Amino acid sequence: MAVSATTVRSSPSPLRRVAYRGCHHKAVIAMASVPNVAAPTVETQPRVALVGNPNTGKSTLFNALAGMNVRTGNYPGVTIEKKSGVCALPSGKATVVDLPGTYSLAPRSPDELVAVEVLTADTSEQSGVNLIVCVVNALLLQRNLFLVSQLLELGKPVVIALNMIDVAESRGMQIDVARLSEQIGVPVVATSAAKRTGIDSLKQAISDQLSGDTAQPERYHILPAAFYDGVNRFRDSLIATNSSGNTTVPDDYLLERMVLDRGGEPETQVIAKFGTSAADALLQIRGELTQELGNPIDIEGLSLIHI
Ligand SMILES: Nc1nc2c(ncn2[C@@H]2O[C@H](COP(=O)(O)OP(=O)(O)O)[C@@H](O)[C@H]2O)c(=O)[nH]1
Ligand SMILES: [Mg+2]
Repeated sequence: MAVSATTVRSSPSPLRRVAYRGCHHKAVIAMASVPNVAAPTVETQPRVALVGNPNTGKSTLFNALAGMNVRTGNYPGVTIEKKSGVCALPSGKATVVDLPGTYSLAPRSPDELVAVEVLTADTSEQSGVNLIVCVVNALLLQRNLFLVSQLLELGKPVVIALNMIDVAESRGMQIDVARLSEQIGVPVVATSAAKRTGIDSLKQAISDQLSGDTAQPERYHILPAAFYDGVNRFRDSLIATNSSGNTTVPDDYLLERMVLDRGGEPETQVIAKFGTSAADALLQIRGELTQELGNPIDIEGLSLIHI
């Protein structure tokens, strides 16, 4: 069955329905049952990622949260800058990572792929994060919410920093932050990274979320089962190609993106790493999914009406 984008957009509050499957409630329930643990060491302190569309104020917010002890370097194998710092939260210290800007979790460039790799890495991996702060430009709220909706599907705790609130207010915009938070199902904090307002409230919201269950959550499988079967076949074919074990098979989320996004950065990189047999396998699996589900381009559209 093919569902047009218009159908999805016109259905009432799709974001809200996605949001309430988020970890918000899980975190609240877990808070009552998880005992306090000893103060974390540097290695085990929680990791928080700052993500958002380009120019939303991520780097400015990063400096406001973790201006001291900043470490810069590059992500392995690429020249993309990696910046992390330590932030003192009411609940203790956390490592904050400033990610390259991205418009969606369907990466179209090496920069975006780095952001998606960090966001989707398991918390047991060195780069995996426990919580995501999505920095949203209050002036472009609607446009920025697409990324928010994708982040919620990852199942990790999300806090929204509604940034540039100073500019929004000076233009007479009124945003009902409490209602927005209620509708999306995650904490929303109005901030001005440039004027350093709302920073303490943001730290408090991050702390509150981290005090809940920060164990690696389950990701939501919101697409039809046949899609995940196809992804499993693709993984098997990569493992078979890689009999020498020299190349790491990508994480599940990126394998899904490879099947979904024709010509996306994950596809480009998997073909570069595994050779043309990966391209052949993708072609075949997309063909099979087209038979079973309709055009694969529409599979994501299906996700919102399957909830
Ligand atoms: N007025 C105002 N300007 C901001 C705010 N946050 C960031 N900026 C400015 O917006 C521009 C982009 O910020 P930057 O942190 O580089 O965004 P990034 O691309 O998301 O890292 C810079 O000129 C910042 O000074 C804010 O809350 N209010
Ligand atoms: Mg930046």
